[in-house]
Amino acid sequence: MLYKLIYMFHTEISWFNVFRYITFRTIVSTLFSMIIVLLLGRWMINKLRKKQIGQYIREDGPPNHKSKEGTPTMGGCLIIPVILISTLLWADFKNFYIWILLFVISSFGFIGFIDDYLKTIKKNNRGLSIKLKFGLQLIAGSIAGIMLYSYHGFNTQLNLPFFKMISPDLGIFYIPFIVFIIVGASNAVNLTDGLDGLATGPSIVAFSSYLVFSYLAGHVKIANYLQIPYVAGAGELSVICGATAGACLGFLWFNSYPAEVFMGDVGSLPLGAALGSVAVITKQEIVLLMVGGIFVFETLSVIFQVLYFRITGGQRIFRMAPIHHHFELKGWPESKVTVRFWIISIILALISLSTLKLR
Ligand code: 57M
Repeated sequence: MLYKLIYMFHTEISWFNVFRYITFRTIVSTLFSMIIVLLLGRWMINKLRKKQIGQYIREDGPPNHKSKEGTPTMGGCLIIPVILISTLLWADFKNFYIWILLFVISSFGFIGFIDDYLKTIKKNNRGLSIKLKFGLQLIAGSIAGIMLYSYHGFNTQLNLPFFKMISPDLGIFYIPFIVFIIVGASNAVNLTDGLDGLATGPSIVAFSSYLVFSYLAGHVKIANYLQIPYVAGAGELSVICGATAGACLGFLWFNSYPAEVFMGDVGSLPLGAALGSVAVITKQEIVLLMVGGIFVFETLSVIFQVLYFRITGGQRIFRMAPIHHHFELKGWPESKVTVRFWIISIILALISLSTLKLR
C-alpha cells in the first residue's frame, strides 16, 4: 500500500520509480521486517516476562531442557504481525496470491495463538486438543485450497523436478493436495521447533529459496527460458517471502542459543503454512520436500518412531523423536545439532535451486 503512495510521486522525484520493481520492494520488505523485529525484540521479551508468559518444560524431555523452564514464549506475536504489516506496506495488495498468504498466515497464527494462550496464560498444559487443532488447520487449509482452485486460470498440474515431460493434472483433487501441503508443512515446522534456532534457521533458508522461485515463476521470459511453469502474479510473493525471511532473521538474534525467547505455536504454525502455500502457488510443490528437507526429516523421524514402537510393541529406532532429541541424547551439544541442521538445510536449498537448470 505504502509503495503505491510513494510511487505516485515518481514524476516529481524520479528516484521513486524503483518502487515499481518487485526486486527493490523485496529488499525493502526484508530489511523492514528484520529491523522492526530487531528493534522491538527486547521490548517484546520484557513484556512476555512481565506477563509471565514462560515455557513449561515437559518432565520426559532431554535433561538439558529443564534449564529452559520459564523462557519467554509466543515470540510469534511479534514475528507474524511484522510479516503482515510489511506485506501490506510493500506488496501489491491487488494481487490475489498476496491475500491468500495473508489469510493463511493470520488463520494459522490464530490457531497457534489460541493453543499457546491456553497453555501458557491459562496454564492448561494440554492446550487445544489434537483433534480440534488439526480440525481447525484442515478448515483453514481447505478455505485456502478452494479459493486457489476457484481462481481463474489456476494450474492444477504437478510440476516434477528433473522430469519436465511428466506433469499429471490432479483436477479437483488438487484441493486436498493443497490442504495436505499446507497443513503438513505447518505441522512439520512446529515439530522442528524444539531446539534454539532450529526452526528459525531453516525457515530463513526455505523462504529465501522460495523468494527466488516466486520471482522466476512470475517472470514470463525467465520461466519460459528455465522451462518452469509461468504463474502470472506469483512474482509478488517474493515480497512476502522476503518479509518472512527478514522477520525470522531478526528473531534469530534472540532465538539463537541460548534462546531468550521461543516463537511458540503462534510462530511455527503460520510459518510452515505460509511455506506450503508459496510452494503450491509457485508450482514448486515437490521441490518443497528438498527445500524444507529438515522439516521433512524431522516429521519422518516421528512417523517411523511411532510406527516402529507400535509394530514391535515398545521398541524405538531413535532415542527420542523428533530426531533432534536423538542427537542431543547421544551427547551432541544443542548448538552443534542446530548448526549442523542449518548446514544441511543450506545444502538442500542449493541443490533445489540447481534443479531449475536441470529440468
Ligand atoms: C512442538 N515443542 C517443543 C516452544 C516452541 C507426536 C510428538 C512427536 C509431538 C511432539 C510435539 O509436541 N511437538 C510440537 C515441540 C517445545 O517448544 C515449544 O513449542 C513451540 C513450538 N510449537 O516455540 O514454545 C520445547 O522445545 C524446546 N525449544 C527450545 N528452543 C526453541 O527455540 O529448546 C523450543 C524452541 C520447549 C523447549 O524445550 O519446551 C517440545 O519439544 O515440546 N512431541 C515431542 O517432541 C516429544 N517427543 C516425544 O514424545 N517422542 C516420543 C514419540 C511420541 C515419537 C518418542 O520418541 O518416543 C518431546 N518433546 C519434549 N519432551 N519436550 C519429548 C519429551
